[in-house]
Amino acid sequence: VEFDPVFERYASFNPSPLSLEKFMEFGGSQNACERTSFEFLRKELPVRLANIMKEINLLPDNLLQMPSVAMVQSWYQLSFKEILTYENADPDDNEMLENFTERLVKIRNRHTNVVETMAQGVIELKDSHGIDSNTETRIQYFLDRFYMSRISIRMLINQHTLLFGSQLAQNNRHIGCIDPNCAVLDVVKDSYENAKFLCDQYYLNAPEVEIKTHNATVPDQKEDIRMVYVPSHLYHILFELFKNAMRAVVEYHPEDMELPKLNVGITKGDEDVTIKMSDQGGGIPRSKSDLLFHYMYSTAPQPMRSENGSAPLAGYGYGLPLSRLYARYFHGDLILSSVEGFGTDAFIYLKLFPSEANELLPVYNTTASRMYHTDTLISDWSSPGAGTNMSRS
Ligand code: W6P
Repeated sequence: VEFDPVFERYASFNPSPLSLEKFMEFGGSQNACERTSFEFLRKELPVRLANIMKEINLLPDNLLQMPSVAMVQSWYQLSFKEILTYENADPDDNEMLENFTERLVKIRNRHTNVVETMAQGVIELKDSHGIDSNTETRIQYFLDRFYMSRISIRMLINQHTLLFGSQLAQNNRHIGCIDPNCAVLDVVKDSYENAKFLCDQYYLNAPEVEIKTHNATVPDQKEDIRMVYVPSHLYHILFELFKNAMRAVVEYHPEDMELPKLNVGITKGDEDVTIKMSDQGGGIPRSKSDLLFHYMYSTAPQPMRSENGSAPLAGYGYGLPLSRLYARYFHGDLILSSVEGFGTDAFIYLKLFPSEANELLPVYNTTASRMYHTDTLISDWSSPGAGTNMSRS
C-alpha cells in the first residue's frame, strides 16, 4: 500500500465514542443541527474508516489476496476518499449538506454485503491455503474489531440520514434509530413470534415461551420495563438467540414428546437490564461452548437444509458472534451458560443509564498492531498426551 499522509493522519486519531445520551442530545427534536452533525461526521467517519483500514492492511498476505477481501478493502478505500472530499466544504452550504447525506446513503449501500463478502474471503483462504491456529486467532481478533467498527459506522450514518434525510417517514417517538422508551417486553415478543414462525415452517413444531418481567427498582413492580436503546439491535440479538434455542429444543426432543417451554426473564436493576433466556434443548458440552463465538467454526460446511431447500433455522452462522458484538457495542454483553444433558441459559446484559452506554470501539495502536505480528502465546499449562519432556518449542 502506498504511503498517504492524509490517510496516516486520520489513522493516527482515536475514534471518539458517543454515549446513547450524546446521540440523543445530537438528535433531540429542538436542537437537531445538521451542520453540527456534518462537522462531526466529516472528521469522525474518516477516523473510524482509517483506523480499521490500518488493521485490514495487517491481515496475512494470502488473506488480503483473496478476491473477496480485496473487494471489501477497495470499498473502504473508495468511501474514505469520498468523505474526504467534504474536508474543506462550507458547513453553511445547504446544497452541500443535502449532497453529503445522499453520499452517506450511497456509502451505506456499497457496504451492505461486507459481512458475507468477508466471510467468503475467509472460506476462499481456507480452501486455497488452509488456516493454521495462529492465523485463526488473528482472524478472530480482526473480525470482532472489524464488525464492531462497521456496526459503529453504520450507527453514525443511520442517525445522520434518519434525522436529516429526505424520507420523512419518521417515527416521531424515535430519535433516529434510538427509542428513548424502548419497551423490552415488546421486542422480546416480536422476536419470539418471528423466530417461532420460521421454526414452525422448518420443523412443523416450535416451543412455547413464558415471559416474566421483574422491575426491581419500582416498589409495586407494575411499571413495564423501558429503557433508552436501539430496538433493531436488541431485536437482532433476541431473534438469533430464539432461533438457536428453538432449534436445540426441537432437535433434542423426539417427535411425539411435548416440547419444554422456553423461559425468558426480563429484569430491571439499578444499573442493568438483564434478559435471561433458558431452553431445555440438551445443552452443549463445555468443550464446544467457546466455539459458538468463533467465526471459523461457522465457516464450516453449511448444516442441513429442509426438504424444500429453505435456509436452516439456525446454522451457527455469524449470528452469535455478531449478536455479542451488538450487545457489547453499548457496553452490554452476551453470555451463554450451558448444562450438557439439560439446556442452555443465555444472558443479555444492557446498560440502563444512557450516559454509561458508550460505544465500544476498536482503536488502532501499537497493542493492536502487535496482535497481527506476534504468534499466539505458547501455553505454560500441560496439554494432554504431550508425552515426554524431551523437547520444548
Ligand atoms: C443451545 C445452543 C444455543 C446457542 C445460543 C442460544 C441458545 C442455545 N441453546 O443448545
